[in-house]
Amino acid sequence: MTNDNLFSALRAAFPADLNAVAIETDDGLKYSWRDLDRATAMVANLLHSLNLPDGSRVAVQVEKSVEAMVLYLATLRAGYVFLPLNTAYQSAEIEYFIGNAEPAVVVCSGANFGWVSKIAFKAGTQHVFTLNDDRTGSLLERAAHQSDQHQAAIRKADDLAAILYTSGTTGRSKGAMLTHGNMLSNARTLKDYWGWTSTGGPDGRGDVLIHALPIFHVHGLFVAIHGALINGSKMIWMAKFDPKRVIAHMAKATVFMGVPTLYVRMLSEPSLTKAATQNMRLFIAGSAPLLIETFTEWQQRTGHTILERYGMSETAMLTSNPYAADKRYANQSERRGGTVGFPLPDVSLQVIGEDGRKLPVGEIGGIQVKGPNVFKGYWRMPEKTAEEFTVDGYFKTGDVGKVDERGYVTIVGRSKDLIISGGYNVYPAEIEGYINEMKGVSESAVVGVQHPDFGEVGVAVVIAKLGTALKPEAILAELKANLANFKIPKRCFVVAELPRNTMGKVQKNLLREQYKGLF
Ligand code: MLC
Ligand code: AMP
Repeated sequence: MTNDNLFSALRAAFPADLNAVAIETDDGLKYSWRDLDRATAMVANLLHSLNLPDGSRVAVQVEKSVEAMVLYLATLRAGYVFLPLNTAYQSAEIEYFIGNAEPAVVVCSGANFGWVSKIAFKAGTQHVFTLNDDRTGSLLERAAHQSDQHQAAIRKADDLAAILYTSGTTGRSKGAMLTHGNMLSNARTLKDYWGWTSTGGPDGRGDVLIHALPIFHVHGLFVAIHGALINGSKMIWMAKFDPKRVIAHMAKATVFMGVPTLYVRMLSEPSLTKAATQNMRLFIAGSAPLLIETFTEWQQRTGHTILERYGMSETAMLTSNPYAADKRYANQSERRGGTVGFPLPDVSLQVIGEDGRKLPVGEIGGIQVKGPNVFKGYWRMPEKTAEEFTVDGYFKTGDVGKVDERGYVTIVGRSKDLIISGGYNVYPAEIEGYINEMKGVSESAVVGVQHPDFGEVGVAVVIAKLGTALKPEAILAELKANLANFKIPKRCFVVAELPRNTMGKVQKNLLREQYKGLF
């Protein structure tokens, strides 16, 4: 019987020499491929021993560590559904995700066990484990008693492997359901398209990836981890991004992936030079628009051309600039700044006008996509899912763009009201909802404005109820007490009125224009 379990494909790509180093952490720990195999087997056996029903979700909110990655791989191996949660989420946010996903298992840090377990048990979760970033916690204690042999659970390509929550422009967050097949097809395509190699490189074993992104979103969890594992490549593992240390690691690495903010921060380091990057084969950027200034400056400072690609939680990667001139992809040799490159080989992409017409080359419209990487739908939201797909099966991304005569895709904006700050998505509707509930607030609008470090940040504009005095600092402090820190607007203004059109709708474009020079 064939097994389409994503873990099996990743495991099959481990190098023959299981004693070779698979992961080297920033603070000097080394994990061999055998260590990864054994550790994922032990955690998978622990999950099996809990007798969970098929399709059970394993929700995880822990600091980044190799063991957190092991937990992800073990969940796949055991055939359950992984649900990663941003460590910045606070109790109201976690309460929603756990209530909505009804996970059978929740794993959190020891420090958060009190409040997280309370939420989890209330929602019917049976098992709450802890996992800390120093290799302690009940999960590993329990797994230590398990066998280090495990046969990966049989899964079909269409079976669920992960749920990623993505906030909505209206209403609550939606859980994007990704299958084993979605992720494996994307990983295989990218291995080929980005020219991953198992030979040459700093230690003769091929590519080495510097992993410096968080592992609760598509970029760090799927694109980076699957990319390295499906090629049997070593990772240099950084618990937290640090520009100086990333640059120092480049001497023994070949591939780096980051959101634009990471590139901006490295450009501020004098140690970023041609010499420091001479070993590197490929710099990849995505999750947010890469400014052409960053693209050009990087080229001048390092001699390397950043490869920008575009993706989403619902679809993993959709388009990419080319890695190199490749005969199979005629005419696709140049990485063009300001574009996100070509639809990946098995992705079909179309640009649609407001009237639903497919637009010709050069015209701007809504981007729709189809392919084996496109998700199965939103968790327990059939109507929402139906709304976001066309009758012929294209997914409406909510991004606005165009395709030029050579086939390069450019994202020019978004039809969804979304701010992307340092690679994290912030939905104004969610923040406005919180502000509007505050005492003395009549109304509010949150808009994204340009920021030199985060690319874009939120600014809140608030109207007080008649006869009430509101303090911007107090509004921000109250938000901070309830929401993940990256969602907090960087500035707040209390004003007399908001600009409106004839229909009475707030004109956010005018607010964005008014506050564009703030940072
Ligand atoms: C931190 N802060 C942010 C922020 N990150 N504010 C806005 N946007 C962000 N992204 C807050 C902090 O809480 C702090 O607030 C203040 O801003 C300064 O923080 P910092 O110390 O400068 O931040 P740092 O911890 O260094 O984190 C910055 C960062 C991080 C860029 C390293 O945000 C990051 O890792 N971003 C990557 C996100 C990512 O992986 N996205 C991929 C999504 S997948 P205070 O008040 O506490 O001082 C996806 C699909 C695809 O989109 O295509 O890939
Ligand atoms: P998420 O919901 O976190 O997966 O974010 C996906 C969104 O990030 C996409 O819909 C785009 O709006 C944006 N995005 C990802 N990559 C790029 C890119 N290279 N350029 C511009 N926007 C991007």
